[in-house]
Amino acid sequence: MSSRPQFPPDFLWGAATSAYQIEGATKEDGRGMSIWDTFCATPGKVRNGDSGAIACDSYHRYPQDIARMQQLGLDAYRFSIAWPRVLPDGRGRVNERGLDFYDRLVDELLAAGIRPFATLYHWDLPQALENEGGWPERATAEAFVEYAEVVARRLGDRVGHWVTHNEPYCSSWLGYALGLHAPGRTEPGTAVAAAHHVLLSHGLAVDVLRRESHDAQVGIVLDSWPVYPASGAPGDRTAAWEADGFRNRLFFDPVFRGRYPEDVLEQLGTMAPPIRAGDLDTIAAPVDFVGLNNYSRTIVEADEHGRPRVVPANEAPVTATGWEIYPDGIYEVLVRLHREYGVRSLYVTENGAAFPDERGHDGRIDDRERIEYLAQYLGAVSRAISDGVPVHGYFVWSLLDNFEWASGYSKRFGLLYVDYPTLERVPKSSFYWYRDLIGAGQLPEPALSAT
Ligand code: GCO
Repeated sequence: MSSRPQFPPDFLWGAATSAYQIEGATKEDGRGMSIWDTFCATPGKVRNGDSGAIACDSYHRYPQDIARMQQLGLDAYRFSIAWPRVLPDGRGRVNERGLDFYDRLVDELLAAGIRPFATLYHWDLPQALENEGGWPERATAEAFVEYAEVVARRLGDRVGHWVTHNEPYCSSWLGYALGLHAPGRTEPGTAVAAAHHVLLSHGLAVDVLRRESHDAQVGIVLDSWPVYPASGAPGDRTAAWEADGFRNRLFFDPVFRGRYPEDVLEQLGTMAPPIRAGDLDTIAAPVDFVGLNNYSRTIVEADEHGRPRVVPANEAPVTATGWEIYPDGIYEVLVRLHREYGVRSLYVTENGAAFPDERGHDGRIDDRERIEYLAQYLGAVSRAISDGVPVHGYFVWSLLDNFEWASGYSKRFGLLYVDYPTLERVPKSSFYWYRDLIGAGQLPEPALSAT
């Protein structure tokens, strides 16, 4: 029996991307503006003034990307659909050329033997809807239902796994409270309303997707980083629990229990979510699977007022984004979702690492640190499976280097290096390592994969 971490024979191996981060062609074939187009055009918001205008040009180069997926031996590919490509005004007029693109993408994936995992919303809200208030407005949840219907009617016969939302925490909190993501607003009260309407739109869309895509599985992708107290002191432990409330339980509890956590509601006071009768039952619509995005953990201490303050991971090994490499964190969250929240089908829908990848004189990119990171995290996922957690697949973030939101193109997460001036894709050592892992169904010996 090999000592190397094993995975079930039917385990799905995948890679993940998102529309705005890879497609480019933001003004092509009738696509409308998104809040990220606007955010990138606002000076000072994105590093180096980068934008997704070209990105990896996957709108045109997706056939070569699919060929690389086949070379990896992927079972599945997680991508997102750009709402403004399908409904340029957010609702109403359908842009058939936008739908045609995803039609072609899905057909080419299926022809390559790769299952499409389609995410409806990966942060690129049509600007027209933001102009009417964005996610803090309930009408945006209603527009999302219209969007889900249009997409599922066209693709529902071929897409077997739908994700309603990617990371409601980021869509709402980073975009409307911290202003770090589009639309760049810093209004905590509206961020709570945004979170509620994102979750509401999830619940509403579940029924639509089930109706229009009969045999498909429907889920949601939640990003969760476990929160640890900096010490065993009561103040730090209380601060960690409070931080966990906003980061994790504010989303876990409504989706899996049909209620918001009482302690968070108390903290919110008058900024409580704008709940209407029936909303929480809608949000808690049973899902077929849950996607977990995890990269690291958060450590907090109590500040002078007893409130949570993030403690940097000083001595610990970190990736290029400054995130601590802490594989036990993904194990903790997988176990929590299953044992505490009763989740019966899980996929790791994002896990990966940015490192300062450089091409050597021989043209190769020897990203051993990324291989080590992936091996450690996959070991933790394998341990969770051995401990009874129903993890059915793993999607590495990401297939290729891409637009890393406010960090622009400064952070590389891909198994494929993208030479941005030419958009040439170059396999890194981790590409071959992941290929061998998929082929063997277990972690390769570290030194084995190089080409
Ligand atoms: C996220 C997003 C991805 C990111 C990736 C690296 O989880 O933040 O889903 O779009 O690019 O996680 O930060």
